[in-house]
Formats: sequence, C-alpha cells, structure tokens
Amino acid sequence: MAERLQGDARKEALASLTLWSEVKGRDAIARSLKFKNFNEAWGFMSRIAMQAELMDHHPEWFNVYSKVNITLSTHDCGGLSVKDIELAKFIDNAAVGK
Ligand code: HBI
Repeated sequence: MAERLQGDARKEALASLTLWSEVKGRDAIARSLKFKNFNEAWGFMSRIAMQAELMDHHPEWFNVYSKVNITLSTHDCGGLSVKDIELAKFIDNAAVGK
C-alpha cells in the first residue's frame, strides 16, 4: 500500500507542483484546467484515464464543457502519497500548451 507523504518529503513534493493547491480540510491537492472546448477537454481526460489505469491510481474530477477540475489523494492511505505526485506531474505534462 502507498504510504502517506509526511514532513520534508511532503513539503518538497508539493514545492515541485506549482500549479496545484492544497485542498482545505483534507490531505489532497487540486488543479483546475480550461480547454478550448469539450472535445479538447475530453481528449485530455481520456489520456489521463489511460495513465490512471496503468498506475492503478485514479483522479477525482469534475468536467463541464471546457472545464476540468481535478483532485488527487490516495484513498488507501487517507492522504497524499507519491502516486498523487506522479499523477499530478503526468497531468501537468499532458496539459502543457493547453
Ligand atoms: N485511486 N486515488 C486513488 N487512491 C487509491 O487509493 C486508489 C486509487 N485507485 C485504485 C486503488 N486505490 C486500488 O488500489 C484499490 O484500492 C481499489
């Protein structure tokens, strides 16, 4: 099972994710993205979904038209783990230029 990130490891991991914010009231991070239209948003979500399956680690997300709000946390350990950091970096790379 993934271990919850703590102390300096957590701080350093979060410092490397400048586009993500900590969620109030729970150990999770969130990012909002805006695309040109629904087609672009859904294409992006499909790429993330395939990676999530490969990692066996899944985002909580909300989509309406061109907007995608994503929250990452590891349910198995009740907070942030390296898996969230890894998925957040994949998402950032997939969203570059969008
Ligand atoms: N996704 N975000 C997230 N957190 C988890 O703990 C998790 C997951 N996807 C699959 C998964 N765990 C499996 O290990 C089972 O717990 C279903």
